[in-house]
Amino acid sequence: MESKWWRRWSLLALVIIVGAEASDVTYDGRSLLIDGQRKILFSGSIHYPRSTPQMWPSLIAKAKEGGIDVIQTYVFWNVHEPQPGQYDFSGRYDLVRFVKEVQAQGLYITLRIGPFIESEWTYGGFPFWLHDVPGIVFRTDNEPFKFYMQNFTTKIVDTMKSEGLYAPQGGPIILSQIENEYQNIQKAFGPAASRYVKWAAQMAVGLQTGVPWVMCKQTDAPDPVINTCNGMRCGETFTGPNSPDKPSLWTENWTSFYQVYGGLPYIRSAEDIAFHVTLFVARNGSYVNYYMYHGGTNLGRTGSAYVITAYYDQAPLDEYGLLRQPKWGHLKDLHAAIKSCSSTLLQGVQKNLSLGQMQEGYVFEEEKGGCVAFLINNDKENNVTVQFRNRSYVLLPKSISILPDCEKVTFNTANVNAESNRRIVTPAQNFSSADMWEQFQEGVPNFDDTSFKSNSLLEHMNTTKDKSDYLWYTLRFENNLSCNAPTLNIQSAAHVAHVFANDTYVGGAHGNHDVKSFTLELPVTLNEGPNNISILGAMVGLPDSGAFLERRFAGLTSVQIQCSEEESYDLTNSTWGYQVGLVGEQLQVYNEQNSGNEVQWSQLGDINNQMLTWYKTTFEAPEVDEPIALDLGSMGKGEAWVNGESIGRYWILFHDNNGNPSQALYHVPRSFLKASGNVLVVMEEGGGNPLGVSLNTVSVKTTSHEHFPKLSFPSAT
Ligand SMILES: *[C@@H]1O[C@H](CO)[C@@H](O)[C@H](O)[C@H]1NC(C)=O
Ligand SMILES: *[C@@H]1O[C@H](CO)[C@@H](O)[C@H](O)[C@H]1NC(C)=O
Ligand SMILES: *[C@@H]1O[C@H](CO)[C@@H](O)[C@H](O)[C@H]1NC(C)=O
Ligand SMILES: *[C@@H]1O[C@H](CO)[C@@H](O)[C@H](O)[C@H]1NC(C)=O
Ligand SMILES: *[C@@H]1O[C@H](CO)[C@@H](O)[C@H](O)[C@H]1NC(C)=O
Ligand SMILES: *[C@@H]1O[C@H](CO)[C@@H](O)[C@H](O)[C@H]1NC(C)=O
Ligand SMILES: *[C@@H]1O[C@H](CO)[C@@H](O)[C@H](O)[C@H]1NC(C)=O
Ligand SMILES: *[C@@H]1O[C@H](CO)[C@@H](O)[C@H](O)[C@H]1NC(C)=O
Ligand SMILES: *[C@@H]1O[C@H](CO)[C@@H](O)[C@H](O)[C@H]1NC(C)=O
Ligand SMILES: *[C@@H]1O[C@H](CO)[C@@H](O)[C@H](O)[C@H]1NC(C)=O
Ligand SMILES: CC(=O)N[C@H]1CO[C@H](CO)[C@@H](O)[C@@H]1O
Ligand SMILES: CC(=O)N[C@H]1CO[C@H](CO)[C@@H](O)[C@@H]1O
Repeated sequence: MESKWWRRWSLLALVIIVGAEASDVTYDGRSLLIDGQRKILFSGSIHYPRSTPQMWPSLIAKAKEGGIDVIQTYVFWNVHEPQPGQYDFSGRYDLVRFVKEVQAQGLYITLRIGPFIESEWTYGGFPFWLHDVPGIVFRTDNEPFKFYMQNFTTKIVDTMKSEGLYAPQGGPIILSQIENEYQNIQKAFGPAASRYVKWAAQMAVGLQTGVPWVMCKQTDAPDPVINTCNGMRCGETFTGPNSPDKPSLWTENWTSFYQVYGGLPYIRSAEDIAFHVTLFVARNGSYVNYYMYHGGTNLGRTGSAYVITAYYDQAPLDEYGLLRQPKWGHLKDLHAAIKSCSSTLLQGVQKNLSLGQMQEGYVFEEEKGGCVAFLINNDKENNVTVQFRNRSYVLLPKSISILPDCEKVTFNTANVNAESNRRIVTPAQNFSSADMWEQFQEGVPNFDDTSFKSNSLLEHMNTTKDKSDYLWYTLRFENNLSCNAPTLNIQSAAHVAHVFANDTYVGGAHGNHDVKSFTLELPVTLNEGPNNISILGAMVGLPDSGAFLERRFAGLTSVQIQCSEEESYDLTNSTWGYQVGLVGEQLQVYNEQNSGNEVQWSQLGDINNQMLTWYKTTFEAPEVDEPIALDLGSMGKGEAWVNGESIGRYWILFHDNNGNPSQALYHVPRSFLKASGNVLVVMEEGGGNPLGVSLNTVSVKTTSHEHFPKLSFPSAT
């Protein structure tokens, strides 16, 4: 008693001195050790730039209430270092504020620095300027790459250290990650790859953060870096730590899957997630991270190629930060069941046993008497009765029962007791009257209007430097063909093309997430003599994965015009004139300050046949304190801004297999709004009708338990 009393006072003294409790973080073969204590940790990914600082406290609080111990986030290099040596940690990019918010609520942080992160984030998190570093090859034993990777990693670690944010300094960071799923691409780099892995591990460890480093999906992670699992079923797929002294950690357990334009949402049930998390813990796992716990929004142009703007909306906290039930509640119940017996799990000896053909059990037993059992039914069809320690237990199909005392079942992964809910979208305002809107017509630039020329089709990204999604390819074509209606034949490596002949729209095409390249064959009416051909190429996010990201090719690769096989002209190597981006982007017409002067907004025109038009309206903030979403279901494709802040790209015309847009509702974070006089600007590529846009509030409604009858735990004796 006395020694405890004394310890408490000295600890209090320490807290007063350093402001927070310093913790020592190490690991053994069972788990991470915090101040020498083994821990089972539940972690949830929340990416700070995918929401707003105003949302962070409530997201973190809901994670904590759901039984989450650790918030995991990547660090997003491209937003932090937009130019070499120039840093931005403001607003949504305020990493220190995010980490401190987590700390204030008493949770830990896992910081996945990467700095390659993939994450369906444009260019996998690399700033585009990295592409233009002479001699660079990304993610291998390449000096220029290693220089910038070390430079940024050091910057982040130094920033965290100077704010005292690592656990040994009294901060919340208990774990860091270097690289990201490198094994997926390792083969492409030959022997240089393993030199790079060793270098990355050494470089990271040399930064002396005082907390362990992990490499996910890297079976050969060099000591002392811990290899960890990513996937949906790590309990089944993980080959385990590569040393008996390392714990079994799961850095990405996908709660759903990211969605692409043209794709359907991936619905992963609460029961399935709970089964695989429980199996992982039963098989010695001691750290599970939900990827994502809150997905959020790919605001601006931050999403990667073809990925929709809503990110992991199916996570336990939905895009708006609302509880997705019963997923959130069922996982909360699971966390409580496991925490109730974590001491035995961490100190006990594990044994496995067979309970039937498709049934097995894991038992953790302590010498001093504690006992925990996991009874597993792998049969997907049938309830099965098993015998365990002279009692019989009914196990639901494909489920695991947790017995914290080896006797009483307190949780079964397939028995959902949490309440269910449904999302309600309530219209707050529509914009159905033409006099609510103004428009600004984006012109079609012709060859003579461009100043930048080249005798070839240029690669899209290298030409725009990612300053815009858009690149105009323009050509002057002297028509001496013998036929009246020749065919224009276009090949593109990615992602979208719109064709104009003499200022008239003639057609367009696009690829998709899996097959990015596409061809376009269009009959065109041309004048005899000179014609203007202008093609608008567009990208929907940069690629984020695979080897040699720096060598990817996007944009037009071939343009031909033909009357017949014999009579055709290849225009690929003609003289092309280029314009990067749109005029409205250069004028920043979405910014209120700028739109007054140079931009002449006019009355709404004939909306049925308008291509490339900016639309503007104003609205009042809904009074109820609920999340806000714009229904852009009547639009075509483009990007939208509220008070100068981009709420992301939208793409309605790209339908899924059921004939619906992959995403019609677009989140407007509350902090983007003023009480009144909010300005909405929409850049529409074509085919959209602004009169159908509406502003909505989003909430959830608890649905009755009737559809989900509460089962009493089947555990007959
Ligand atoms: C990182 O690079 C910048 C220039 O890009 C330089 O100013 C800075 O000193 C470098 N930092 C380190 C730690 O090498
Ligand atoms: C769990 O760890 C114990 C050693 O503590 C080992 O005997 C057992 O094989 C491990 N189980 C699994 C499924 O890896
Ligand atoms: C225990 O687990 C090991 C490793 O997975 C397996 O080979 C063995 O058959 C299991 N034992 C029983 C009794 O199920
Ligand atoms: C399994 O048992 C539960 C609870 O008794 C029951 O509701 C359910 O219908 C059974 N399922 C099957 C596949 O027999
Ligand atoms: C199960 O019952 C048998 C006799 O019925 C007894 O010998 C045995 O000790 C019991 N086992 C447990 C684990 O209680
Ligand atoms: C739009 O709002 C007006 C006024 O609030 C209302 O009269 C009208 O019915 C609404 N139209 C649609 C299509 O919802
Ligand atoms: C990128 O563009 C520059 C000119 O701006 C050119 O020198 C370079 O070769 C291009 N690189 C690639 C990979 O196309
Ligand atoms: C048509 O014009 C191209 C140059 O634009 C020229 O190479 C070609 O010989 C001309 N063909 C005819 C039939 O005049
Ligand atoms: C082509 O574009 C130029 C520049 O805009 C214009 O002066 C010319 O009249 C156009 N030619 C045709 C055939 O439309
Ligand atoms: C265009 O020029 C490139 C580079 O000079 C050449 O490789 C290619 O064959 C040419 N394509 C056509 C269709 O002439
Ligand atoms: C490792 C793993 O479990 N991968 C799976 C992740 O989820 C995708 C999509 O459902 C599966 O195709 C993978 O097999
Ligand atoms: C100015 C001019 O001649 N414009 C013509 C360009 O070509 C389109 C057809 O592609 C004609 O409709 C225009 O009249």
